Amino acid sequence: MTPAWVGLGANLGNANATLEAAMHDLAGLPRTVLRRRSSLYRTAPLDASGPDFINAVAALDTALDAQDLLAHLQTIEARHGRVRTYRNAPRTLDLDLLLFGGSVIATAELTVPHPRMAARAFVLAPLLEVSPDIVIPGMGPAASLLAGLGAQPIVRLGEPTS
Ligand code: A4P
Ligand code: MG
Repeated sequence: MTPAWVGLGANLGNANATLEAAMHDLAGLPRTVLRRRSSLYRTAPLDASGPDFINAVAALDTALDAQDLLAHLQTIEARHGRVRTYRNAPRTLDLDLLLFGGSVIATAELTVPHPRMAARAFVLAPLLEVSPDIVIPGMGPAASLLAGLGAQPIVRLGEPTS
């Protein structure tokens, strides 16, 4: 089993309900266990338009390889009505593969660690909630990265409900 971390985001429709449903979908993936999940966070759009986002992070253990896991994430996005229009468009559900063990992956379909995660409080704060000591390959400890960021409005919305 490989530990893998998935970032969840939504800013269209009932984003809280979508993220709760997506957590259940992740827990139901084949050959995969949902080990920990963060709280939901309300976050201001970064490099994007539209309403505030709801963001969260899930920590998985999986026997899938990274490419298969990405394919499953895209199936879950599609199930929740994700329509790809333009980059960073508002979306009903975005699932990003943040980290896959200590792997560094650079293929046409998949870049891991997720290249923008180190600059995003809406990723780092929920990631630290599930994995306080995590070090991002090639980027450093998530806690140091978060401490070095400028102000990015994010609000933790309380304890997970499941
Ligand atoms: N892809 C490559 N690497 C990965 C990876 N590690 N995880 C490829 C997931 N996908 C990866 O993704 C486009 C292609 O990236 C996929 O086909 C896959 O092969 P996409 O989800 O269709 O496109 P996108 O979401 O518009 O782009 P991207 O790059 O995922 O956008 P970001 O960087 O995720 O930014 N502000 C707040 N507050 N909260 C947010 O959640 N999200 C974004 C989206 C911008 N601003 C935000 C938030
Ligand atoms: Mg994405």
